[in-house]
Amino acid sequence: MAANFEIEQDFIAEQNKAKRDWLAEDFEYLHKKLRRRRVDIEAIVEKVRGLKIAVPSWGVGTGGTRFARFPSAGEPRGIYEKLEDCSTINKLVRSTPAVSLHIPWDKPDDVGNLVAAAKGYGLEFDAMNSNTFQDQPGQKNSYKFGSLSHEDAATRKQAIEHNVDCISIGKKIGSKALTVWVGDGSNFAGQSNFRLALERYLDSMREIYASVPDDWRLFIEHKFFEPAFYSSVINDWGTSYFCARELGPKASCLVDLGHHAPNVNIEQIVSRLIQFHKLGGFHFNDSKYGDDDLDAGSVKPFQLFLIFNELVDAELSNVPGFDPSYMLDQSHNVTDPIESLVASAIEVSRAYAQACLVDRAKLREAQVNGDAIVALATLKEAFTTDVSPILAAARERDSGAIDPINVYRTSGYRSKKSKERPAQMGISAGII
Ligand code: RM4
Ligand code: MN
Ligand code: MN
Repeated sequence: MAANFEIEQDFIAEQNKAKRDWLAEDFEYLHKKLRRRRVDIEAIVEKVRGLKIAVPSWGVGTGGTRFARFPSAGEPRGIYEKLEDCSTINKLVRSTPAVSLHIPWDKPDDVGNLVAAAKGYGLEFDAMNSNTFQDQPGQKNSYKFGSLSHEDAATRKQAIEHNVDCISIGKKIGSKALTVWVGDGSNFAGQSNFRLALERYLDSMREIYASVPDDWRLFIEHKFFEPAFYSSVINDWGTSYFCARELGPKASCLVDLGHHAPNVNIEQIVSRLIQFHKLGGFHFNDSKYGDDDLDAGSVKPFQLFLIFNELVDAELSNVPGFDPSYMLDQSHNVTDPIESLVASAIEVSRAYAQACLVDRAKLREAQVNGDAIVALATLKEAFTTDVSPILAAARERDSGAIDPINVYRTSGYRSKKSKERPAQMGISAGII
């Protein structure tokens, strides 16, 4: 059988040639502009090259809503094809060298093969994600009424064991973190005793924590609603913070941008978690209403910038232990998932680059003087700077594409995959 189609390095280099002169012109112009602001463009390019964002294995399949899923031709049919797509994303942008697995969706039949495949693509494994929000075929106890916080001890035990399983798979593939998100909660007032449910959750998490290796991290991901529509057990960052503190130093909080009520000040939550030394990481996506899982930066790019403004501030202030992990967590319903993930990874890098441009001395002076106009103008000056040439240069220097989506489309990747990957019945590549 012929080897699967890949976008070759030479093809990317060839495509880059056509854009190189324009990029050089734009870069030179931005270089001069930033020099006037006493910003060294080369230093920003290097910072951008250092920012790595993991890709969720479940993001490369077409997603779905609770109404329907519209699968497209050529979508991955299993973990190996998902890795192939993740590798394609990384080849184009060079900022996404790690993949986050969801168990059991990505449970490998042979761990050795999986590691070898990833290695062949130059990919690593990011955080493991457990799944106790769905029942699996043959599962003894149902999660219909919760998992780690379930009233029934046997169901809790089963959910704990699943998480411990995720850790042991993770150890074999070189992962260094477990993300726990539970759908536990209630749909009706009175259905659940809030306090007892949280106590049970914490007891279960203590057992999981005991299995977390010392060089690992345990991320607690909060979400205010869905699938439970009256209350969630880990509903907000405060509850998440409390649990992380109760558990100990390996535990920290993970902020998924779609998991807050509309208009919540997420950048301030991020700042609080930094200050309390419990910011573990992010699931980047964007939303207009709830957990929409839209592409990062597609709805509220200013919010994404403001979050990175806090992160860069922490980086420059050398906050002890500050080392958040970055991941995309999106669902793509109407786009080619590879294009969405490429565009989203670029938007995350863009927000970072913009935040690196903030004149922090000027901002601080404005704060001291109570000058709100200058404070906002200082942020806006950075936010409105078109950093695209910096991002393109960073990609090109790492052998990525200057114009990734265009290179991807020109390569014909998806139509070639649609021949290599004839559709299977009953595949479930997204969240339905
Ligand atoms: C949840 C949450 C988790 C993700 C699942 C699939 O809403 O964002 O991170 O693993 O969806
Ligand atoms: Mn998430
Ligand atoms: Mn979510």
